[in-house]
Amino acid sequence: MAAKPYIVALEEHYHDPQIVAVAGFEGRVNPELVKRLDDLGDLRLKEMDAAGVDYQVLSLGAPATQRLPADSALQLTRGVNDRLADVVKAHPKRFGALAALPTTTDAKHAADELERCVTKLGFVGAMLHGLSAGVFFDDKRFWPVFERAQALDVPLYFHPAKPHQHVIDAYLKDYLPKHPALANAAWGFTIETATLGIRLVLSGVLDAYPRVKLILGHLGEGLPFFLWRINMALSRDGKHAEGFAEKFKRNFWITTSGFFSNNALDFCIKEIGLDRIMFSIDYPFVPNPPGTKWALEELNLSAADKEKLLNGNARRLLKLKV
Ligand code: GRE
Ligand code: ZN
Repeated sequence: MAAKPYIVALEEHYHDPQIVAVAGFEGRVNPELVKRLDDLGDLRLKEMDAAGVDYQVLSLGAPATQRLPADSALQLTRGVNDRLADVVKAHPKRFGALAALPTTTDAKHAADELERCVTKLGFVGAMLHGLSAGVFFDDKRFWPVFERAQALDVPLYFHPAKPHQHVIDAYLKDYLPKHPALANAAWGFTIETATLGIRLVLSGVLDAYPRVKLILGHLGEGLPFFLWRINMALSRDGKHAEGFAEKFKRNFWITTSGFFSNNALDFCIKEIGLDRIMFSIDYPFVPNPPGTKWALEELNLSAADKEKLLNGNARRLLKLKV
């Protein structure tokens, strides 16, 4: 029998104790989940081994450092990244890291912290969550972060967080008592993060930094499915027909976090190409076993394509040393 493919997963979360104490996180809803979010050692490694996850690229959970007070954001975020660097140093063959960035203060601080994390701590990119103090990341104030990410040649991963309260109130609130996940993984996350993806393409930031590498989880938050229609509708008035779909395909990569559907994956492969898609799980919000069972037993791909999805594409994009 062929050897098990090496499995990299890159949307795998944890919670930092100091941020838990001063600001809190979303999703600390039950003791079993909290135990896993707080663990960066034996329990996590045991569950990786049991399911066949070889390497996790670690990131904070939502909303990470995107809602911290401006006056303490930089100092708190540096602490987060220093502690995460120690975890990676203790298990370099099992863990990599995406930086947290202090986005509620001057964006120069965020760009500098990204550079420090990449050049001094060995991190492979950064993850940003939802709105930063109510503002979408396409806003010009954040462009120094894109500029630095391009210069460092590391990706920025845009992850959801609890949507803007006005959106929740207008679109979802009446269903939340019975279906709380509608505000997060079931739909609210998708609405807001797909909107960010569209805004990033339209903002001009990809024209200013054409080699910037951006990642969306959850199979691109549905955007691959909508590219044709968005592109067509934006071009209909004869203005701004400068290729929405092309820009998306040039600058974005996507992951399978929490979305283990062969039909949806097949469509994404057809639309944006397998080279742009990377396996991820979304541990511990999604447990490892259904992810690796899909990866190892159910994927409808050749052995070579499986290797790309499960490790090769991530190794190349993130320049992993494993
Ligand atoms: C997730 O990453 O999937 C997630 C969070 C926070 C709450 C719920 C959730 O980061 O599914
Ligand atoms: Zn996630």
